[in-house]
Amino acid sequence: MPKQMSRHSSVLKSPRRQTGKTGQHSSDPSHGPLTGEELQLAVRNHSMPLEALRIDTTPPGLHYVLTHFDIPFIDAEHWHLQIGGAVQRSLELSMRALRRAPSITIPVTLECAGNGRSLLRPRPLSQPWMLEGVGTAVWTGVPLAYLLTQAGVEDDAVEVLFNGADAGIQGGVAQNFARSLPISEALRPDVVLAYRMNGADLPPQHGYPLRLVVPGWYGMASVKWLSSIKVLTKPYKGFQQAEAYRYQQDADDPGTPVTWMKVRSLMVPPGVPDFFTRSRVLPPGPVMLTGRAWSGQGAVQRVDVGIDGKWAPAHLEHPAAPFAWCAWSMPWVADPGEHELTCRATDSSGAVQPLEQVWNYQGMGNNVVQRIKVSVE
Ligand SMILES: Nc1nc2c(c(=O)[nH]1)N[C@H]1C(S)=C(S)[C@@H](COP(=O)(O)O)O[C@H]1N2
Ligand SMILES: [Mo]
Repeated sequence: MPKQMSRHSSVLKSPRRQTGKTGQHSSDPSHGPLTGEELQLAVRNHSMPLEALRIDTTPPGLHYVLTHFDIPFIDAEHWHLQIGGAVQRSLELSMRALRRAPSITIPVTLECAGNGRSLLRPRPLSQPWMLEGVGTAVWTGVPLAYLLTQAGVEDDAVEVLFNGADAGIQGGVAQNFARSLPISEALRPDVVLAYRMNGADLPPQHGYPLRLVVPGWYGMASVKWLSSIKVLTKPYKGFQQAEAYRYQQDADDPGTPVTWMKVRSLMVPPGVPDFFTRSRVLPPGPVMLTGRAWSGQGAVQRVDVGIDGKWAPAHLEHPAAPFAWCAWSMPWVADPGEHELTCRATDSSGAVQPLEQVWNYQGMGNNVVQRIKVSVE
């Protein structure tokens, strides 16, 4: 294993760029084929098959999963959520107490910050997402703001820390998965401590018995298997905050934190796939191209569909809720030959998906446009 990998292979980071005198990248796995370590992560952390873009609410078995360490199996009967730190009254709540508290139900599109990572060249070594690290579920639970208000947040609070029950080692650091949110985000009315997904108890892989869901933010903010919540008077400096989930140019760049989901659209690949290559084949004639688009902070304003580089606006539907994706469609009359289909979303902030990759060291937030090659025959 190259030196850089031994420090970073378990980190969401790639080895440094290495270019030999010959201009080849022989010793650098980020220029080579997929590694065994990436394959191992890929089979644990599955993505959402793109044909599931057809449905509003992704069933749990099709929703993407990302778990850094092992899935903890928690006995909900004896489990308690602790809320402490800079609060007037510490709380300890059973599942029974949480289910009795006021609840909200909210559809949320969740996307992994690493979605699109393996399309980058060179390829940052980590969970090797292509395009499908996304899903939309309907979450039910207690608004976090309600419980924080019950506990009474002190005036000097700046962040709220969420500790997961799952533990492991990343970047050489032993840790429980933990992330913080600025206090202003934590007090949003739509941030929820969820115990139900699509109307049923959370499945083990999605955080049973209780998880955080932060609508609009990339998935890492939505801590699963919550064990405790701590109100902080200083910013959290733990691994998943200060080292991982940063937009960095290289290993020494402190970078900027990954927060809101960028604007993105995806298309259901039309026609039928070749089993092994997944390349698409469809008959000539009219076909309805469909897909979904979302953006964390803004609303999706338009989706343009490109056929062989010629762009036209798609029809856009209203999302089911402010933080759920919206459906788009565009009729196409496929004529025989080879074609390239693309889609590109723009949100209300004016942000638009890039046509070419914007590389960063950890492979975060790659919202480059999807390109699908189809053979019409
Ligand atoms: N406790 C804990 N929470 C976690 C994670 C984790 O590994 N452990 N992964 C995070 C990441 S990176 C993502 S993208 C989302 C994925 O949520 P899902 O598996 O329910 O789709 O969970 C987040 N919450
Ligand atoms: Mo993620």
